[in-house]
Amino acid sequence: MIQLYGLKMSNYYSLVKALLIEKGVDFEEVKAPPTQEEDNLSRSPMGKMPSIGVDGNYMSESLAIAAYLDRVQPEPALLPSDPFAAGKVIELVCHMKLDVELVARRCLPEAFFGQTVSDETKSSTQKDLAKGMAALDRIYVGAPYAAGADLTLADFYTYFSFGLAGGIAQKMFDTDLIADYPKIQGVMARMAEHPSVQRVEAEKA
Ligand SMILES: N[C@@H](CCC(=O)N[C@@H](CS)C(=O)NCC(=O)O)C(=O)O
Repeated sequence: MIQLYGLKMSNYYSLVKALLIEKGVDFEEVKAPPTQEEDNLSRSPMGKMPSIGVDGNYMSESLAIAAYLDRVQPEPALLPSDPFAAGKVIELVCHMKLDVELVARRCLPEAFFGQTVSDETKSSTQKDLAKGMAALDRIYVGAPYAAGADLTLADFYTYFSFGLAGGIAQKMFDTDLIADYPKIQGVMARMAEHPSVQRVEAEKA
């Protein structure tokens, strides 16, 4: 049995939970807020969520956990068997994480936690988000899934990364981040109907 540590409010926790459900792996949820306390740092060296426990060993970082799950339970596959196609899925994930979500997160303290970020941060966030979205659009297939014909890890990242990044952009800049990106809109709609994602959303309540 795998332990999933974190809080249901976290998009990365939700992503990993959806992958565990998708894979049909037995897991239990352990409520663990992100702290710099030793017990949390021993599971997740930056003190973030989520992390997993496997027989007393721990792993952090959603992408690492996804890679582990894909090997421990190969079906349904999160990555295509073709090596180049698999690399292209990870490429999509990297751009979503690094050039969209992480950029939007600069404004997270103001968007959702009642703090203030500087005008300079707001302006650089808006500019860098536009650049990240244009970059992602160049490689995003979205017909019908993020990487093409089949459901992959990139579709789960789409749903959970854009859930957060879109919410921040709406709140901070009063803009719909994916308004001009129909391929991403299509995947968001498709994933919202996907059973593992629906279970994660239902269990958040
Ligand atoms: N790169 C990490 C990101 C994890 C992350 O940013 N988690 C957030 C919650 S969604 C967190 O723990 N934030 C609290 C903190 O940074 O202290 C992953 O992919 O798992």
